[in-house]
Amino acid sequence: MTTPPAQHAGPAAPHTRTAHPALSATDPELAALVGAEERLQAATLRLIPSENYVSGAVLEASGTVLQNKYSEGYPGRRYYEGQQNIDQVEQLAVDRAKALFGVEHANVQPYSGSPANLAVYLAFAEPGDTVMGMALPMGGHLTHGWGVSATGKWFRGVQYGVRQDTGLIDYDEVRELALKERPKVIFCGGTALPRTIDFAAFGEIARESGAVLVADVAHIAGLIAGGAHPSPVPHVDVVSTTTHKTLRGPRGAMLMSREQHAKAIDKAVFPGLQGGPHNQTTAAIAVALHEAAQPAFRDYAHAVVANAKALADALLERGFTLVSGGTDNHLILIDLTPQDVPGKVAAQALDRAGIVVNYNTVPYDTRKPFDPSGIRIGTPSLTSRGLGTEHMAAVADWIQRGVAAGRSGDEDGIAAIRAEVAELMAAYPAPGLPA
Ligand code: DSN
Repeated sequence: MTTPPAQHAGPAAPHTRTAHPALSATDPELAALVGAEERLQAATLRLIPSENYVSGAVLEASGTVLQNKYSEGYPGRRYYEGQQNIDQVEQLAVDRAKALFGVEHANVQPYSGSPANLAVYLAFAEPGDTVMGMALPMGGHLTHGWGVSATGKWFRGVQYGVRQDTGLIDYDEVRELALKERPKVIFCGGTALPRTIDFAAFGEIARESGAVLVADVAHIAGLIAGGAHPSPVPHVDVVSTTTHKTLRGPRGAMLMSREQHAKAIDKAVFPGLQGGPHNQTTAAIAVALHEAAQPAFRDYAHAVVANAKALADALLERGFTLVSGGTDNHLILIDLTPQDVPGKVAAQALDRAGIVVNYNTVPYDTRKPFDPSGIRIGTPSLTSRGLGTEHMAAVADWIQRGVAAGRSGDEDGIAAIRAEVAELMAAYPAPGLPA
């Protein structure tokens, strides 16, 4: 294995875009970086399952003068005057979230997923209480009680995983743990789960053990909104989600719940954890929720899943080992142990080939998190560009060739893939990017 060259920083062409005239005039250095990022996002095949391309409308909303306004509090109950428009913006986002997800209450103010989850702890637990979630290396999230996170330091985190033989959650094991540990809060959901979450089973477990059940659907919120994944709403107390993954909104988050928990959640977000909401983000969330309520979004959500299934099948045909043997959603976790390539080496080689993934632990990984055995990929971004199941064999081929080239240090092979990827991507312009 040879040492990979330094990661590329995007095409070196000079910045020629004029769509940010004020920025270009004031700060050409920063404008050039934005331009380079635009070209990078246009030319590459982005497979990170938690990323996407927002629409031009979402981008515009997040860059408005709403940025200039303080509005601590909630619509109709603010600590600052001048809320004539801001109240309506936030109420629109709240109403759209409630309608789209069929919930009684929505708070659209959390700055992102981790603050949203922290607010859940603040609402329902005291420091030192037992909380339960999926272990990070099994596919959970840092904020589900993992030791290095504040949620694992300030609370007593007990963790469940997936079975080593199937890669699936063992619901009997989760029940046993919950009944033994009696956590105040149980989180279901995660960041590297390729399979459907049985929210009904978690609901029963939470009821039996007397816990507040939180579904962290950050990864699959867009699939739920589009009818391509079952909804947790009838089974859980709280739904936590970011807004920028499959949901295709700005970087932000929402907490949704039954009315009985509304006060506790609102108090925890503000004044418990946060100050003024980011109104420009709230506006962009409202736009994304409006887009997600359109029939075309259902098509997109189902296409994300169809593409992931087709890509998983194509990878299996090429001899790859997939955690749990495949996928039900937008995400695929490849265990590269049989290929004898560390996940990081593969991810960096693919990046040089114009295919952007992240290295990731696989369940029961014997390698360290910063140098794990797997890579995590997904289909939201490529679906947003219009790629379909007919393209997934080519994507799997590129991954196979890229991983092999990373292993052998074949930089010519990597350059060849990069050119092929750029050619296909040029035919499928990304939403929100300059033509
Ligand atoms: N960073 C997110 C992800 O990539 O899944 C989770 O917070």
